[in-house]
Formats: sequence, C-alpha cells, structure tokens
Amino acid sequence: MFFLILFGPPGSGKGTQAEKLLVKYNLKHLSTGDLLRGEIAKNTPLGLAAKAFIDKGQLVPDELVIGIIDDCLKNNPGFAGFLLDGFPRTAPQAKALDNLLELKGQSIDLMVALDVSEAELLKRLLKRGETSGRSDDTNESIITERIAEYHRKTTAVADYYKSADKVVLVPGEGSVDDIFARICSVVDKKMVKASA
Ligand code: B4P
Repeated sequence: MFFLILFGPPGSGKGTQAEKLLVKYNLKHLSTGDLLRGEIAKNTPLGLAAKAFIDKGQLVPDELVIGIIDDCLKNNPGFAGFLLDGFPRTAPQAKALDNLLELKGQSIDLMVALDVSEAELLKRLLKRGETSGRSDDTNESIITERIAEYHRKTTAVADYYKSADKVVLVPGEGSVDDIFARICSVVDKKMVKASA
C-alpha cells in the first residue's frame, strides 16, 4: 500500500489536487476536513463539537480527529493506497498515525508539501467563500486565524517527516494542471523507488 500525505496551509490546493491524484493513482481519499463537515451536516455530537472550532478558524482537538481515522484506514478494498489530505495537522496526530500504521505493518511513503504565498491563500479562500457556503471561508479574520493555526501547530508536522527524509516541497502557484504535473513527477519517482 502506498501512503501519500498532501500537505500545505489552508487554501494551498490540497483538496483540488487530491481529486486528480485519487483517480490517477487509484488511492482512497482520507480528508479530515470532509469527514468533519460530514459529521456537522449529520448533526452528530462530534460534528457539533467540531463546528465550534472550525467556525473560529481553529483546529479541532486531536482526540476528536484521531478517533475518526482508524475506521477509515480499515476499509480499503481495491485501492493501491491512501491519500491523506489535511491529516495529520499536528505533531500528536502524526505520532498517532505512525502508531496506527505500524500496527498494520505500514508507514508513510511520501509527503508532498504545497508552497503558496499568504496573499494567494487569502485570495483563493475568500473567492471560494463567495460560493462554497463554508462558514470558515467567508470572513478574512477567520481565514487569517486558520493560517496562524497552521504556523502555530501544523508546520511541526512537516518537520516531523523531514527528519525521516519523506518531504518534498512543490511550488503550489500556477495552473491546477501545472501543479498536478509537478506533484505527479514527485510521486512517480517515489513509486519507482518503492517498487525497485
Ligand atoms: P480542510 O477541509 O482540510 O480545508 P482547507 O485547508 O481549507 O483546504 P484545502 O487546502 O483543501 O483547499 P483547496 O486549497 O483545495 O480544513 C477545514 C477545517 O477543518 C480546518 O480549518 C480545521 O478547523 C478542521 N480540520 C480539518 N482537518 C483537521 C485535522 N486533521 N485536525 C484538526 N482540525 C482539522 O482550495 C482552496 C481554493 O483554492 C478552492 O476554491 C480552489 O478552487 C482554489 N484553488 C486550488 N488550486 C488553485 C490554483 N492552482 N490556482 C487558483 N486557485 C486554486
């Protein structure tokens, strides 16, 4: 199984690129953002708890997020691997993920980190907010807080995988197709190495 993490700040194109990568490499999508929004839409206790954080631009507490991951990693018939999109987002989440994978005899193969300027992030998310109906995209101060949370808690995740030499930085500005081609060239190289 191939385990790929797509990493980057809010609005860096993780969800956008994930859609294309899933098809090309036959990966199962694991997006904690989508999972949490699904819980919110169903009004579950987890969804209600998560909404309070998401609406303020804050990360949802680790224990709530880690709880929903294990199940997702179990159901994977017919897939060549997993694409982790927006997870892990804190060092404790990364450690919990490594422990879960170790129990299955697996490990993370590659982290692709999308590099995008803050001005571009803000522009993209405000634009998405015009149509997405997402409460966390409509207000500039909430978006700024999400980016601040990324610097406070999420960049540590890249450091965690850098120490294991698993991170490749990819420029995340330009057309969606150009960025996709850059990511594919990194993934292809890694897959060739993994199968050699
Ligand atoms: P997520 O759903 O993960 O969302 P995101 O960071 O906003 O988005 P993403 O990076 O995927 O968006 P994309 O660039 O594709 O998280 C939402 C919230 O959930 C978090 O703030 C947090 O509260 C919570 N959460 C989720 N996971 C968590 C975890 N593990 N732990 C704790 N809390 C968690 O899209 C952005 C826009 O840019 C789109 O409109 C797109 O069309 C546009 N775009 C993309 N590529 C472009 C390009 N090349 N050029 C121009 N525009 C582009």
